[in-house]
Amino acid sequence: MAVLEILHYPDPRLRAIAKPVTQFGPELAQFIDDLLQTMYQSVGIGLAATQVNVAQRVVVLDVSRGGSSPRCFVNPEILELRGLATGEEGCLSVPETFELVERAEWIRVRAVNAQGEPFELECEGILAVCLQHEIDHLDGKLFVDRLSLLKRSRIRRKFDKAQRLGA
Ligand code: GNR
Ligand code: NI
Repeated sequence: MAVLEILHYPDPRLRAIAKPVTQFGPELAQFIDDLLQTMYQSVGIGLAATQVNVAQRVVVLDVSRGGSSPRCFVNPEILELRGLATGEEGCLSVPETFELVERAEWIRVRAVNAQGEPFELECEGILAVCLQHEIDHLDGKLFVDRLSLLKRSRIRRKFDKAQRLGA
């Protein structure tokens, strides 16, 4: 098990488009464990491989209260979206920044598990929000991309400044 380093906005590696996983085996299982450990250590409810500089379509999340329901989605695809809902989002790659984001209220997702076996999930609420946020990461998108230009420029300036100061 290993805690991996999480990339921070505006790192260009967060813009990589992740490739579908084609190899299912012990190496993938180990990587999923590392992603989960990194997510729990950072007290996040989700983590995408892109955030640890691995351009593969792997997502983990745990939206349970006690942090006792780890889930993994390999090669996730949104098959259907319904409704709209606005909720406050944050991101481990955009620290200390929380903004309202509009997303689909309900989604139907297809993915495969660590063994490559397909499954489907219909969800709403925080699980739907988190899954949409994580699948965005796999496509090189961040929640700040969904904000107004004004908000995005403010956030960008804050992180450019932090980088200049070596934070
Ligand atoms: O920990 C996280 N919390 C969160 C809250 C609202 C909407 C999305 C998220 S995901 C985030 C962890 C993260 O950055 N995943 O990519
Ligand atoms: Ni994120």
